[in-house]
Amino acid sequence: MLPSSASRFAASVLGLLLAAAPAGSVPAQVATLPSETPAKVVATNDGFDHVRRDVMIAMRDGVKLHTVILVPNGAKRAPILLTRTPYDATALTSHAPSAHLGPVLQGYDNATNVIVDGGYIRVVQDVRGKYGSEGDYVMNRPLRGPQNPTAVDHATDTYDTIDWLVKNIPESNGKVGILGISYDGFLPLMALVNPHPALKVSVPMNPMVDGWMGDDWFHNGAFRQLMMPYMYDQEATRSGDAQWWNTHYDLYDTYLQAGSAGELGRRRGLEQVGFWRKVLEHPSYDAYWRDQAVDKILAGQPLKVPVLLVHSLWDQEDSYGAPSVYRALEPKDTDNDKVFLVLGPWFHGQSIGDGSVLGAIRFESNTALAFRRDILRPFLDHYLKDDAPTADVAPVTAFETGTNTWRRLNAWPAGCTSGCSITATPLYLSPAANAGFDLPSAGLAPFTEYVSDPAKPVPFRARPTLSTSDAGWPTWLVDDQREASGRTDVVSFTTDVLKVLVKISGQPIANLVASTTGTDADWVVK
Ligand code: PG9
Repeated sequence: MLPSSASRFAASVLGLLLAAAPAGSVPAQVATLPSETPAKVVATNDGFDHVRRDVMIAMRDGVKLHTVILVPNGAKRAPILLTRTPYDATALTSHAPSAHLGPVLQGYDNATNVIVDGGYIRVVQDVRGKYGSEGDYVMNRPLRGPQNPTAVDHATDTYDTIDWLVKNIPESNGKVGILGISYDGFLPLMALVNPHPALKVSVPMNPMVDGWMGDDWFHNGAFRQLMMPYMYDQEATRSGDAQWWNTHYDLYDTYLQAGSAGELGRRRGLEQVGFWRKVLEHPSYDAYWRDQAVDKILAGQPLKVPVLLVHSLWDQEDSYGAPSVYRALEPKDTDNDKVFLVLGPWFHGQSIGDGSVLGAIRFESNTALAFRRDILRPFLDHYLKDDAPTADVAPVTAFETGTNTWRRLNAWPAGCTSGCSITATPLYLSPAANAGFDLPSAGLAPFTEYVSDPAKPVPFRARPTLSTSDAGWPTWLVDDQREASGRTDVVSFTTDVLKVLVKISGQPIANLVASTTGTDADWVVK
């Protein structure tokens, strides 16, 4: 209710409005109800333990990359830990609406006991062409060269980014480490090509290295259909707005009904996406793939920056990457002090999670936490902090399942630790469906044969085949294989009962000679 004087004033104003308008056309009062949302809200960041800066960093070609910088309050001469990603820097640094850096980073950076406790400045950047960054996106953008005629690639973008960071973050000590998992693990490898002098260490974890040989797209030539949704999600739009859709609960039916990956891609409009067109053009290991093989590229580069390669022994996505880069770099590491390898009993990316369990297997300890506490943290501190604390990290640290022991080794593979040769031990698969360490006796049937019906292909795991975002996806390499081994189109070879302890370590290699009465086939050895 208005007070009386105000009501008289209001009445007179209203009268004035009424009087001014010609009779019979009195304008209706336009009712308003002002928005309660301010034109631009300003966060006070009350109680925050860090400062967040969102910046656009210009690359040498003028393209600006969106970069999130998180600086702990009070940081002085703090080292910088950089991750470059195609997976949305804002989302990866906003896991919780918290004033505290730990929860903010928690989902992606479960290694908060490294980053937060270590007082690091955390920097996460959208790669060229994705999310908040400008520019054109190319899957695993090749280095400048036969597959990339432009003047920019991830090596130059990383160089330009680091150059800007060390000049524009006054709280830093000018030392930068780069780390990441998977695609984000491929990028710390790109940083090793013509590295910026401020780059003091690189930690590629489960890195994508060769997409045809064994990382993601193919595994030794066998195309992985379940990667098709990723290609669509990753490239259909800059910010992943267009998402692949499912027509069946059991994805086995989706691919079987389409008849081929190519047909499914056609039906789903995947041919609008440049990378898919390249996959269709390059089904074999041709120059397109060879020119991008990061292990081969790094074998030809000088080793300037210490590298800690982190491998998951049961990596269901990038099982080729880390060991292949280790093989490429190790010969250059003449003092055995620049190339380090960790092999944990993990699935893809589990090193930043809980490493106590893998499928049905328990390890009596959190192997991932042990890695972060005893290896990753001291390793990063040694190379990035001013006082460079010592880091007692062995050239190779490998978790030995069974004994559940971390082994400190000088090299990998190390088939045994003392008094025996580090050569591969043949395990013979004899046509009588037996396996054994003795050369099969002559006279046995020269081969094993079976009928495989393309209309009923062997699933790579027990059905229903669910998507890679399903909770069960990460551990399919340790699925129970007894169901599959009973199929008539699966050949199983079994040893006699083992009467002595047998340790299998290193990289199993299957020498398979096969033929088919059909036109083609994928053979998968487990
Ligand atoms: N290497 C993972 C991936 C890449 C491409 C397709 C599917 C998975 C990753 O970057 O997480």
